[in-house]
Amino acid sequence: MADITVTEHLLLHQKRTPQATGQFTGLLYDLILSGKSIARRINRAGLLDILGGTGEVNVQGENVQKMDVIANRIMLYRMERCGALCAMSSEEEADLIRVAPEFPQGDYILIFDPLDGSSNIDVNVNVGTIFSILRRKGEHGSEVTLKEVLQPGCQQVAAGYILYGPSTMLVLSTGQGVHGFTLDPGVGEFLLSHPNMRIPDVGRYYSVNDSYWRYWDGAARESLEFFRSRENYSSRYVGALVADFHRTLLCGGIYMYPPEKRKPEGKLRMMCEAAPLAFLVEQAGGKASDGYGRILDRTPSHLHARTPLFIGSSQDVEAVEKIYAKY
Ligand code: P6P
Repeated sequence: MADITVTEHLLLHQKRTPQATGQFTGLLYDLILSGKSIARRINRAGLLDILGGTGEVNVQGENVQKMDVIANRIMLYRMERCGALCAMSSEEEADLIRVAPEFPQGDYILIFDPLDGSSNIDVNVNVGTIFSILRRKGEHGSEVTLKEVLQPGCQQVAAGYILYGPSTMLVLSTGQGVHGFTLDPGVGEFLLSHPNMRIPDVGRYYSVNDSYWRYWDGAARESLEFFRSRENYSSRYVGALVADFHRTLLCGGIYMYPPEKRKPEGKLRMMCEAAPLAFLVEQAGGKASDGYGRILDRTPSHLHARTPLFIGSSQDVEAVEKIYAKY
Protein backbone atom coordinates (compact mmCIF):
# COMPACT_ATOMS: atom_id res chain seq x y z
CA MET A 1 0.00 0.00 0.00
CA ALA A 2 1.37 3.37 -1.00
CA ASP A 3 2.34 5.55 1.96
CA ILE A 4 -0.74 7.72 2.45
CA THR A 5 -0.37 10.17 5.33
CA VAL A 6 -3.30 11.44 7.40
CA THR A 7 -2.89 14.84 5.83
CA GLU A 8 -3.11 13.42 2.28
CA HIS A 9 -6.11 11.32 3.34
CA LEU A 10 -7.84 14.39 4.82
CA LEU A 11 -7.07 16.62 1.85
CA LEU A 12 -8.56 13.95 -0.40
CA HIS A 13 -11.57 13.77 1.92
CA GLN A 14 -11.70 17.57 2.25
CA LYS A 15 -11.96 17.89 -1.56
CA ARG A 16 -15.08 15.70 -1.28
CA THR A 17 -16.60 17.76 1.53
CA PRO A 18 -16.24 21.41 0.48
CA GLN A 19 -17.65 22.59 3.84
CA ALA A 20 -14.51 21.28 5.58
CA THR A 21 -12.23 24.27 6.02
CA GLY A 22 -8.45 24.43 6.43
CA GLN A 23 -9.27 25.19 10.07
CA PHE A 24 -10.45 21.61 10.59
CA THR A 25 -7.39 20.10 8.94
CA GLY A 26 -5.24 22.37 11.08
CA LEU A 27 -7.03 21.12 14.21
CA LEU A 28 -6.32 17.51 13.32
CA TYR A 29 -2.71 18.33 12.49
CA ASP A 30 -2.10 19.70 16.01
CA LEU A 31 -4.04 16.83 17.57
CA ILE A 32 -1.76 14.41 15.75
CA LEU A 33 1.32 16.37 16.84
CA SER A 34 0.11 16.13 20.47
CA GLY A 35 -0.31 12.37 20.03
CA LYS A 36 3.23 11.99 18.72
CA SER A 37 4.59 13.97 21.71
CA ILE A 38 2.65 11.79 24.16
CA ALA A 39 3.73 8.60 22.36
CA ARG A 40 7.40 9.63 22.60
CA ARG A 41 7.14 10.00 26.39
CA ILE A 42 5.12 6.83 26.92
CA ASN A 43 7.59 4.78 24.90
CA ARG A 44 10.33 5.78 27.37
CA ALA A 45 8.13 6.02 30.51
CA GLY A 46 10.28 3.58 32.49
CA LEU A 47 13.40 5.65 31.82
CA LEU A 48 11.89 9.00 32.77
CA ASP A 49 10.51 9.77 36.20
CA ILE A 50 6.88 9.76 34.96
CA LEU A 51 5.63 6.44 36.24
CA GLY A 52 3.26 6.19 39.13
CA GLY A 53 0.82 8.55 40.81
CA THR A 54 1.10 12.22 41.63
CA GLY A 55 -0.74 11.80 44.91
CA GLU A 56 -3.49 14.10 43.54
CA VAL A 57 -7.13 13.14 42.85
CA ASN A 58 -8.95 14.53 39.76
CA VAL A 59 -12.50 15.77 39.24
CA GLN A 60 -13.48 12.15 38.59
CA GLY A 61 -12.23 11.18 42.04
CA GLU A 62 -9.47 9.11 40.45
CA ASN A 63 -5.80 9.01 41.48
CA VAL A 64 -3.93 11.13 38.93
CA GLN A 65 -0.98 9.35 37.32
CA LYS A 66 2.06 11.47 36.38
CA MET A 67 1.64 10.60 32.69
CA ASP A 68 -2.00 11.82 32.88
CA VAL A 69 -0.74 15.24 33.91
CA ILE A 70 1.94 15.32 31.20
CA ALA A 71 -0.50 14.20 28.48
CA ASN A 72 -3.11 16.72 29.65
CA ARG A 73 -0.57 19.57 29.63
CA ILE A 74 0.67 18.64 26.14
CA MET A 75 -2.89 18.64 24.77
CA LEU A 76 -3.92 21.89 26.46
CA TYR A 77 -0.75 23.75 25.38
CA ARG A 78 -0.78 22.54 21.79
CA MET A 79 -4.51 22.73 21.13
CA GLU A 80 -5.07 26.19 22.66
CA ARG A 81 -2.73 27.50 19.93
CA CYS A 82 -4.12 25.56 16.97
CA GLY A 83 -6.41 28.41 15.87
CA ALA A 84 -9.41 26.16 15.28
CA LEU A 85 -10.92 26.01 18.77
CA CYS A 86 -13.04 28.30 20.90
CA ALA A 87 -13.20 25.91 23.88
CA MET A 88 -11.96 22.58 25.24
CA SER A 89 -12.97 20.12 27.95
CA SER A 90 -10.52 17.59 29.37
CA GLU A 91 -11.35 14.62 31.57
CA GLU A 92 -8.63 15.97 33.86
CA GLU A 93 -10.12 19.49 34.14
CA ALA A 94 -13.19 20.23 36.28
CA ASP A 95 -14.35 23.20 34.19
CA LEU A 96 -14.75 24.17 30.54
CA ILE A 97 -11.59 25.79 29.15
CA ARG A 98 -12.28 28.76 26.88
CA VAL A 99 -9.43 29.56 24.44
CA ALA A 100 -7.71 32.70 25.78
CA PRO A 101 -8.26 35.89 23.73
CA GLU A 102 -4.53 36.17 22.88
CA PHE A 103 -4.92 33.04 20.74
CA PRO A 104 -6.77 32.90 17.40
CA GLN A 105 -10.41 31.85 18.00
CA GLY A 106 -11.96 29.04 15.98
CA ASP A 107 -15.42 27.51 15.78
CA TYR A 108 -14.69 23.99 16.98
CA ILE A 109 -14.86 22.56 20.51
CA LEU A 110 -12.49 19.73 21.52
CA ILE A 111 -13.47 17.24 24.22
CA PHE A 112 -10.77 14.78 25.23
CA ASP A 113 -9.49 12.20 27.67
CA PRO A 114 -5.74 12.80 27.44
CA LEU A 115 -4.75 9.38 28.73
CA ASP A 116 -7.44 6.78 29.15
CA GLY A 117 -6.52 3.68 31.12
CA SER A 118 -3.42 5.39 32.51
CA SER A 119 -3.15 2.98 35.46
CA ASN A 120 -1.87 0.52 32.81
CA ILE A 121 1.24 2.64 32.17
CA ASP A 122 3.12 1.22 35.15
CA VAL A 123 2.65 -2.32 33.83
CA ASN A 124 3.47 -1.43 30.23
CA VAL A 125 -0.02 -2.13 28.87
CA ASN A 126 -1.91 -0.13 26.20
CA VAL A 127 -3.29 3.32 27.00
CA GLY A 128 -4.94 5.85 24.72
CA THR A 129 -6.09 9.40 24.02
CA ILE A 130 -9.77 9.76 23.07
CA PHE A 131 -11.11 12.89 21.35
CA SER A 132 -14.43 14.31 20.18
CA ILE A 133 -14.86 17.38 17.97
CA LEU A 134 -18.00 19.52 18.04
CA ARG A 135 -18.88 22.65 16.08
CA ARG A 136 -19.95 25.63 18.23
CA LYS A 137 -23.57 26.87 17.94
CA GLY A 138 -22.96 30.49 18.93
CA GLU A 139 -21.58 33.46 16.99
CA HIS A 140 -17.88 33.26 16.01
CA GLY A 141 -15.86 35.14 18.64
CA SER A 142 -18.70 35.34 21.21
CA GLU A 143 -18.14 33.80 24.66
CA VAL A 144 -18.76 30.05 24.55
CA THR A 145 -21.62 28.95 26.79
CA LEU A 146 -21.68 25.58 28.56
CA LYS A 147 -25.05 24.96 26.88
CA GLU A 148 -23.32 25.15 23.48
CA VAL A 149 -20.91 22.43 24.55
CA LEU A 150 -23.45 19.92 25.99
CA GLN A 151 -24.42 18.51 22.58
CA PRO A 152 -25.73 14.97 21.85
CA GLY A 153 -23.08 12.71 20.32
CA CYS A 154 -24.93 12.60 16.99
CA GLN A 155 -23.78 16.21 16.45
CA GLN A 156 -20.06 15.36 16.59
CA VAL A 157 -18.13 16.57 13.54
CA ALA A 158 -15.36 14.02 14.10
CA ALA A 159 -14.08 11.59 16.73
CA GLY A 160 -11.20 9.22 17.25
CA TYR A 161 -8.47 7.90 19.44
CA ILE A 162 -4.73 7.42 19.52
CA LEU A 163 -3.78 3.98 20.86
CA TYR A 164 -0.31 3.72 22.46
CA GLY A 165 0.52 0.05 22.17
CA PRO A 166 3.05 -2.20 20.41
CA SER A 167 2.48 0.31 17.63
CA THR A 168 0.94 3.77 17.96
CA MET A 169 -2.28 4.04 15.96
CA LEU A 170 -4.68 6.84 15.13
CA VAL A 171 -8.26 5.71 14.44
CA LEU A 172 -10.40 8.55 13.09
CA SER A 173 -13.77 9.29 11.55
CA THR A 174 -14.97 12.62 10.12
CA GLY A 175 -18.31 11.06 9.22
CA GLN A 176 -17.03 9.34 6.06
CA GLY A 177 -16.22 5.92 7.51
CA VAL A 178 -13.48 4.91 9.98
CA HIS A 179 -9.82 4.89 8.97
CA GLY A 180 -6.77 3.62 10.88
CA PHE A 181 -3.27 5.06 10.62
CA THR A 182 -0.10 3.56 12.08
CA LEU A 183 2.78 5.76 13.24
CA ASP A 184 6.02 5.11 11.37
CA PRO A 185 8.54 6.38 13.94
CA GLY A 186 11.20 6.50 11.24
CA VAL A 187 9.43 9.31 9.39
CA GLY A 188 7.27 10.53 12.29
CA GLU A 189 4.08 10.21 10.22
CA PHE A 190 0.85 8.30 10.74
CA LEU A 191 0.40 6.26 7.54
CA LEU A 192 -2.90 4.75 6.36
CA SER A 193 -2.88 1.10 7.46
CA HIS A 194 -6.58 0.27 7.99
CA PRO A 195 -8.77 1.99 5.37
CA ASN A 196 -12.57 1.76 5.79
CA MET A 197 -12.67 -0.21 9.05
CA ARG A 198 -15.88 -2.25 9.47
CA ILE A 199 -16.85 -4.11 12.66
CA PRO A 200 -18.08 -7.71 12.22
CA ASP A 201 -21.86 -8.02 12.81
CA VAL A 202 -21.38 -10.46 15.65
CA GLY A 203 -19.01 -12.13 18.06
CA ARG A 204 -15.57 -13.21 19.03
CA TYR A 205 -15.02 -11.46 22.39
CA TYR A 206 -17.03 -10.10 25.30
CA SER A 207 -15.20 -7.58 27.47
CA VAL A 208 -16.38 -6.69 30.98
CA ASN A 209 -15.02 -6.45 34.52
CA ASP A 210 -17.16 -9.14 36.14
CA SER A 211 -15.66 -8.53 39.61
CA TYR A 212 -18.64 -6.16 40.06
CA TRP A 213 -21.10 -9.06 39.74
CA ARG A 214 -22.29 -8.60 43.32
CA TYR A 215 -23.26 -4.95 42.63
CA TRP A 216 -25.02 -5.61 39.31
CA ASP A 217 -28.80 -5.80 38.76
CA GLY A 218 -30.50 -8.72 37.00
CA ALA A 219 -30.14 -7.23 33.51
CA ALA A 220 -26.35 -6.89 33.78
CA ARG A 221 -26.03 -10.41 35.19
CA GLU A 222 -28.23 -11.89 32.44
CA SER A 223 -26.20 -9.99 29.80
CA LEU A 224 -22.95 -11.53 31.05
CA GLU A 225 -24.53 -15.00 31.21
CA PHE A 226 -25.77 -14.55 27.64
CA PHE A 227 -22.22 -14.15 26.31
CA ARG A 228 -20.68 -16.72 28.67
CA SER A 229 -23.13 -19.30 27.26
CA ARG A 230 -22.22 -18.53 23.62
CA GLU A 231 -19.94 -21.15 21.96
CA ASN A 232 -17.57 -19.01 19.92
CA TYR A 233 -17.02 -16.18 22.45
CA SER A 234 -13.93 -15.65 24.55
CA SER A 235 -13.37 -13.12 27.33
CA ARG A 236 -10.82 -10.30 27.09
CA TYR A 237 -10.45 -7.29 29.42
CA VAL A 238 -7.40 -5.03 29.13
CA GLY A 239 -8.72 -2.42 31.58
CA ALA A 240 -8.14 0.40 29.10
CA LEU A 241 -11.30 1.29 27.18
CA VAL A 242 -9.38 2.33 24.05
CA ALA A 243 -7.60 -1.04 23.86
CA ASP A 244 -10.77 -3.05 24.59
CA PHE A 245 -12.69 -1.00 22.04
CA HIS A 246 -9.98 -1.29 19.36
CA ARG A 247 -9.98 -5.11 19.64
CA THR A 248 -13.80 -5.10 19.50
CA LEU A 249 -13.74 -2.90 16.38
CA LEU A 250 -11.30 -5.24 14.62
CA CYS A 251 -12.54 -8.65 15.83
CA GLY A 252 -16.19 -8.04 16.71
CA GLY A 253 -18.02 -8.68 19.99
CA ILE A 254 -18.97 -6.33 22.80
CA TYR A 255 -17.47 -4.15 25.54
CA MET A 256 -19.75 -3.65 28.53
CA TYR A 257 -19.59 -1.29 31.48
CA PRO A 258 -23.02 -1.79 33.13
CA PRO A 259 -24.49 0.47 35.82
CA GLU A 260 -24.32 -0.91 39.35
CA LYS A 261 -25.49 -0.06 42.88
CA ARG A 262 -22.54 2.27 43.62
CA LYS A 263 -22.45 3.77 40.12
CA PRO A 264 -26.07 3.98 38.83
CA GLU A 265 -24.82 6.08 35.87
CA GLY A 266 -21.95 3.66 35.20
CA LYS A 267 -18.30 4.76 35.35
CA LEU A 268 -17.46 5.94 31.84
CA ARG A 269 -17.75 9.58 30.80
CA MET A 270 -20.34 10.41 28.15
CA MET A 271 -18.56 13.24 26.35
CA CYS A 272 -14.91 12.13 26.26
CA GLU A 273 -15.31 8.33 26.20
CA ALA A 274 -18.75 6.93 25.25
CA ALA A 275 -19.85 9.50 22.64
CA PRO A 276 -16.64 9.54 20.51
CA LEU A 277 -16.41 5.73 20.49
CA ALA A 278 -20.14 5.49 19.72
CA PHE A 279 -19.60 7.80 16.73
CA LEU A 280 -16.78 5.56 15.50
CA VAL A 281 -18.58 2.25 16.04
CA GLU A 282 -21.69 3.43 14.15
CA GLN A 283 -19.51 4.69 11.30
CA ALA A 284 -18.02 1.17 11.22
CA GLY A 285 -21.47 -0.53 11.17
CA GLY A 286 -21.77 -1.32 14.89
CA LYS A 287 -23.89 -0.01 17.78
CA ALA A 288 -23.48 1.78 21.10
CA SER A 289 -26.17 1.77 23.77
CA ASP A 290 -26.68 2.63 27.43
CA GLY A 291 -28.86 -0.50 27.65
CA TYR A 292 -32.06 1.34 26.77
CA GLY A 293 -31.14 3.41 23.73
CA ARG A 294 -28.59 4.91 21.37
CA ILE A 295 -25.69 6.67 23.10
CA LEU A 296 -25.52 9.25 20.28
CA ASP A 297 -29.10 10.39 21.03
CA ARG A 298 -28.28 11.30 24.62
CA THR A 299 -27.70 14.95 25.57
CA PRO A 300 -25.20 15.13 28.46
CA SER A 301 -26.60 16.86 31.57
CA HIS A 302 -23.14 18.20 32.51
CA LEU A 303 -19.54 18.17 31.28
CA HIS A 304 -18.50 15.07 33.23
CA ALA A 305 -21.78 13.16 32.93
CA ARG A 306 -21.32 9.40 33.11
CA THR A 307 -23.19 6.66 31.25
CA PRO A 308 -23.46 2.89 31.16
CA LEU A 309 -21.92 1.61 27.91
CA PHE A 310 -22.60 -1.44 25.75
CA ILE A 311 -20.65 -1.02 22.50
CA GLY A 312 -19.62 -3.27 19.62
CA SER A 313 -21.15 -5.59 17.02
CA SER A 314 -24.76 -4.64 16.25
CA GLN A 315 -26.21 -8.09 16.97
CA ASP A 316 -24.43 -8.28 20.34
CA VAL A 317 -25.56 -4.81 21.45
CA GLU A 318 -29.12 -5.59 20.31
CA ALA A 319 -29.05 -8.78 22.42
CA VAL A 320 -28.22 -6.71 25.51
CA GLU A 321 -30.93 -4.14 24.74
CA LYS A 322 -33.46 -7.00 24.49
CA ILE A 323 -32.41 -8.18 27.96
CA TYR A 324 -32.57 -4.67 29.47
CA ALA A 325 -36.02 -4.17 27.92
CA LYS A 326 -37.29 -7.02 30.14
CA TYR A 327 -36.21 -5.31 33.39
P1 P6P B 1 -12.52 -0.86 35.98
C1 P6P B 1 -9.91 3.41 32.90
O1 P6P B 1 -9.89 3.99 34.19
C2 P6P B 1 -11.35 3.37 32.44
O2 P6P B 1 -11.89 4.65 32.41
C3 P6P B 1 -11.44 2.68 31.09
O3 P6P B 1 -10.34 2.97 30.30
C4 P6P B 1 -11.51 1.22 31.45
O4 P6P B 1 -12.20 0.44 30.50
C5 P6P B 1 -12.30 1.24 32.76
O5 P6P B 1 -12.11 2.54 33.34
C6 P6P B 1 -11.76 0.20 33.73
O6 P6P B 1 -12.60 0.29 34.88
O7 P6P B 1 -13.64 -0.54 36.93
O8 P6P B 1 -12.74 -2.18 35.26
O9 P6P B 1 -11.14 -0.77 36.57
